[in-house]
Amino acid sequence: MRTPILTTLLLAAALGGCAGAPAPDPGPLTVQVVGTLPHDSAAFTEGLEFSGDTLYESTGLAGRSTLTAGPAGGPPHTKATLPSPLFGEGVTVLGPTLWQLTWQDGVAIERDSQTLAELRRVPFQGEGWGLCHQADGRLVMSDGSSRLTFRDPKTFAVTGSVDVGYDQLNELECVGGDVYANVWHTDTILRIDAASGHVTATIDAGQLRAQVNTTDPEAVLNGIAAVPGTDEFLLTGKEWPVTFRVRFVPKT
Ligand code: DDQ
Ligand code: CA
Repeated sequence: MRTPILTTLLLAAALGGCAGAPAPDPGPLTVQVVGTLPHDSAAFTEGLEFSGDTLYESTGLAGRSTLTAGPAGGPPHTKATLPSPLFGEGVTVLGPTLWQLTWQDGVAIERDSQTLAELRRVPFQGEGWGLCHQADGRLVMSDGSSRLTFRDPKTFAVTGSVDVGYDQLNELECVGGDVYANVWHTDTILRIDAASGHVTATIDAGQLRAQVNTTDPEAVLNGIAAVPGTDEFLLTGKEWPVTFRVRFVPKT
């Protein structure tokens, strides 16, 4: 006679083999800290991304928004300031040029990646939160809703969107077909399959905030940058004095 457990296992195996079935949930993940780096505690981090070994960081707040480029953990070698009241948001680097979002100002700023000089501004509808791009250049953007919007990297025009089922998706990081997203005001990072919008893992980064020891309700986790050539990520937060180098591992 078949036990209920065996039946469940057989059913799971059968479903797992179905074409188009969502990838099996690996269970909750957490962060394993492999190192720490200094972070500018005045930086209200809204975007974080490597291009080669240069770390780009976009920061927010009207009158204080910047874009910096330089070695991770070191002082930046290049810096641009946004004229008030522009509020900087997500950033993604496409070789010689980059896109920097603004929050509620309705413009995306295209810049030279080397000098950070502004090249043009493109208007868009709604809010700007997180930004990253996939291997083919396609931009992925969050706007505070539960949708990820795809955009053309040359024109910034919308080319599609997926619903993720979780609201308040903030800073993003594209890795292959996955998009990692901070959920605003939480210690949760979601791993999302960009093609379907399915959440394939939930990562609890709560142990980092505990080490940062801030009481400011806006000093939240926000900043995910995949470290090129590794399975590691830099994670930081708004006005955090530290950036963590982590690996995502199963929660035990
Ligand atoms: N966003 O990260 C959710 C996209 C924007 C957050 C804006 C938070 C403003 C807080 C203002 C605090 C003033 C000290
Ligand atoms: Ca990022």
